[in-house]
Amino acid sequence: MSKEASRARFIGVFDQLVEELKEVLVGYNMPQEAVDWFVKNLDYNTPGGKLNRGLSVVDTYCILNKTTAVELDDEKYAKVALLGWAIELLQAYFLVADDMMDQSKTRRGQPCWYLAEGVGNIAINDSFMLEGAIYVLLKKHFRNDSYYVDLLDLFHEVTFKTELGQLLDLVTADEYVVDLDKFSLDKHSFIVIFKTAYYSFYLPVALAMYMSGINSAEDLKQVQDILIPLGEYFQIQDDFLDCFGTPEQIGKIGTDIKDNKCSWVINQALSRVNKEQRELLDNNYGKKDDVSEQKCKDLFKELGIEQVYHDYEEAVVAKLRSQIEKVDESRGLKKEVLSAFLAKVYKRSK
Ligand code: DMA
Ligand code: MG
Ligand code: MG
Ligand code: MG
Repeated sequence: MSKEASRARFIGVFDQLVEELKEVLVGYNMPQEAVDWFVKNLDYNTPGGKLNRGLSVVDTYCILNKTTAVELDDEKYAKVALLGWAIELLQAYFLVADDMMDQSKTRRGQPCWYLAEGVGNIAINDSFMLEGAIYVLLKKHFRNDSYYVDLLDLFHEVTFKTELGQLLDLVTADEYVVDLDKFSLDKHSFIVIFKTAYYSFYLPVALAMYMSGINSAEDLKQVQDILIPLGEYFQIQDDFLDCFGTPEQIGKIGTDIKDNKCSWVINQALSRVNKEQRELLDNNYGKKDDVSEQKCKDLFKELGIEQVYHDYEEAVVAKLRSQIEKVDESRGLKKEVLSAFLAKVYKRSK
C-alpha cells in the first residue's frame, strides 16, 4: 500500500471516531451548537500534522505481529488505529495549550486554535476535551481487554511526565527576567525528555506492545532505553528548526528566542561565546522584538551552531544504531520497531 493510501485509511478511522464522540454528546442531549463546536475542535486540532506518532502505533503493531496493515481486517485495523488516534488526541491537547503558553502564532500552517475566529480562551476547555476524548474512546473499545488498565496507566503516567517537562520548560523561561545563567544542558535534557520523548516515542511503541502481548518489564525497559534518547534527539531537531528552519518548512513560526526558552541552540551558543558575544546575548535573548531576535540568530550562525548540530546528529545516530543492534529479540521484541523510528527521524527538516 502506498504512503498516501495508508494515511487515507488511517484518517478514515478518525472520521469514524469523530462520529462516535459526537454520538456521546448527542446522547447527553447537548445542544447542537456545542456539538458542532466540539467537532470543529477535533477536526481543526487533531489530524493536520505529520501523524508520525499515530501511524507508528500501526507500524509497530504490524512489525511485532509479523503482518502488514493490508492484511488486517477493518475491525482489527480500526482498533489498532484507535490507539494511534489516542496519541494524536493527546498531542492535540498538549499543542493547543502549548501554543497559548508559548504565545505562538501558527501551527501546521494555520493560525493556532486560540487565535482562530471566535475561539480565544475557550481553547483552554477545548484542550481539556481533546484529552477527555481519549478516555471516552478507550473505554468504549478496550473496556473488556485484559490490558485495559495498562493502557490507562500508561496514558496517565506519560501525560503527567509531559506536564512536568512543560513545567520546567516554562519556569526556566521567565517572560520578563532574562538570566542566561539559569540555563544548562542538564536542564535542557530533563525538559525535552519529559515534554517530548515519553509521549512521542515511548508511548506509541508501548501501546502496540501491550496490544501484542509483548509486555515484559525487560522488553519495556529495552525499548525505553533507546526511545528516550531518540526522543531527546527529536526535540533537539525541533529546537534547531525553531531557529534555523523556515515557517514554510516547519508549518509554525519559531518563538524560542523571543520566549527566552532554554533550547538546545542557546545552550550550545553559551558554551562557545567570548565576553562581547555573551553580552550581546544577555541584551537580546528573550526580547520580544524582531531586531533582537535577528541579532541572536546572526550570532548563532557566526558561532557555527549549524555545524555543531550536524556533528551532534551524526554522533547520536551512530550511537543509537549500535544500541539497536544489541537489542535482545528472544521474547518477541523486534529491532525493526526501533530502526523504523530512527529512519523516520534522521535528517528530518519538518
Ligand atoms: C512542545 O514543545 C511540547 C509539547 C508537550 C507540546 P515546543 O513548545 O518546543 O513545541 P513547538 O515547537 O511545536 O511549539
Ligand atoms: Mg511551543
Ligand atoms: Mg512549548
Ligand atoms: Mg519547539
